[in-house]
Amino acid sequence: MTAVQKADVQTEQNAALDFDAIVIGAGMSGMYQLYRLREQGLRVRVLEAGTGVGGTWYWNRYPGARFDSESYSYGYSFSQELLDEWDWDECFSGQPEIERYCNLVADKFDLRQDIQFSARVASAHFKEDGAFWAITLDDGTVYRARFLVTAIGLLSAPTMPRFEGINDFKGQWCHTGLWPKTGIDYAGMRVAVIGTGASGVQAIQEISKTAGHLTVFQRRPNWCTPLHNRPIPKEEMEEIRAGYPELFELCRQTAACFVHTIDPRGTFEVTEEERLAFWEQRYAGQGFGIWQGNFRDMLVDREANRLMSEFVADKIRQRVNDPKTAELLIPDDHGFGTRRVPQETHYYEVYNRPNVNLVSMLAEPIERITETGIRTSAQDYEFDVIIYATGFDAVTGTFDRMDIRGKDDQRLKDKWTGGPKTFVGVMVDGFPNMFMIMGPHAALGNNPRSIEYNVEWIRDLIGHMTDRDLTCTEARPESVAQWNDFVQEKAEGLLSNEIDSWMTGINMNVEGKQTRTIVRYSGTAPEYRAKCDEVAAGDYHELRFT
Ligand code: N01
Repeated sequence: MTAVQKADVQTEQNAALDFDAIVIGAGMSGMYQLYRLREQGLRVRVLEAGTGVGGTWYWNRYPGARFDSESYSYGYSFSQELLDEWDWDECFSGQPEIERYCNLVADKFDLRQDIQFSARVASAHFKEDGAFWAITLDDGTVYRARFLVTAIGLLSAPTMPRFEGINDFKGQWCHTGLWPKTGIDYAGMRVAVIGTGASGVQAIQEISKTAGHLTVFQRRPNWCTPLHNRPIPKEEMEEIRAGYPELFELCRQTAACFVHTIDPRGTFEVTEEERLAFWEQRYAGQGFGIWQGNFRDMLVDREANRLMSEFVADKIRQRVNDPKTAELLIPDDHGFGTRRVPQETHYYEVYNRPNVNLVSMLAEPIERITETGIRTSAQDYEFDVIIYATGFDAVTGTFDRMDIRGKDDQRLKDKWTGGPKTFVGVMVDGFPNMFMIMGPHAALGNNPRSIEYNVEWIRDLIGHMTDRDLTCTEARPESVAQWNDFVQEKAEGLLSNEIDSWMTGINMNVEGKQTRTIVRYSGTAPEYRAKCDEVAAGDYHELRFT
């Protein structure tokens, strides 16, 4: 067959498919991937389980949900028009504003016409005969597409604790990650919040303001530090806008794409006085500066980490009136920054309020949920509302909840038993033409920055294939093995990898997720991009094409 004949056959085959590409998820990743693939002339359909765009910012509408990254560093950078048009109201905007932003993007780029809402993907099977993906929705609808792009986020599979009696409770209850659009009326009521991770901390701060009584059920405390949010005046927004090129360039250079830069000094290279002054300044500073802009050894040197933890522990003691409560709020099983640091606004002062009390589940475990509330080992509590801020089956959980099968009918979930293995976090051997945005072992951090990079890398790879009439690509097993070695090497020595958290693949509420695995790429984002750029510049030799 001549090249022209081959191209004709391929065009015919593609026309027989429903779409060139199916993208799962209409959050920030899915929307941008749609925009970029459509630009290349591909027929794209985005399948979204919700009824609106925004992903994380659509589902997590619990009271107090807001950015922990500076708003202006989080928006898309690809469209000057969008940057010109949109003003952020706050340094760390709340969910309603973020959802408005996502809606504006969908409208401005006319994305909705290619998004199917209320479309939950049940399975995606690769058909070797014909080299396409058959994607089946919950309602039985089947679509066939050449490419499958997962844009499903890292934290999109909410998990409930395995308490007995959850459904017996007669009051209102919900998970923070599935907060109803109609809201929950808790003003003046007896409310329980279970869980004190980043979601719980944000929700507790807000709910405590109007709840009749709030009882917080905390298992392991976290190290929380001040967000220092504030409104952005119009003139300041204009300055931020003028500085966008430099701001996005800064995000490109930092380890995790935040605006904060790690201090090049080691903790013990300065005097104690200088160290404390630096930490005071960081504690008074904005956002993740204290975590992402600390001394360079803070997350690898045990003694440096211990001193930093002591510094934050003292802050907690200063802020909480009751010494016993203060001690309960201070972690003793992990050092500062080794789990994701929840950002707070008067969180510790919440425990000085007369309408709030803290129950340590380490001392007083929950035995079951009852019709009227919660039974612990010590007593029965009565509630009108129970809120589960109990986290997510992170990173691989949303993949696991779909039946994804590659070549030889192999299930992705089985392939990833013992921990995920990928090529640059985007591809998996045996799963041709499947691309993951923010997949396991891709660079994380200030996510939209990494999302834009991943999306464009996928677009370029598909473009490379289209230009050469290539139908199918797959990561070579040896490329996956090499990437995995690199990821493991980068994880060495990091204190966070010695701690149980979603970042080390632990979720006690999910079967099979009780052993620590490296689910995160722990190198820097610039290193990650350099590796991916090298792959593209080398004509993708790490991949196999047919
Ligand atoms: O979830 P988590 P999250 N019995 O897993 C407790 C991102 N995020 O939704 O630590 C009792 O951190 C659990 O206790 P323990 C951010 O990346 C971003 O809060 O396991 N307790 C813990 O306290 C974050 O890291 C933003 O002992 C149980 C809590 O529930 C990630 O999402 C805002 C329990 C879960 O904490 C996840 O945060 C919010 C049980 N059976 C979140 N099971 C922003 O950027 C769980 N817990 C704005």
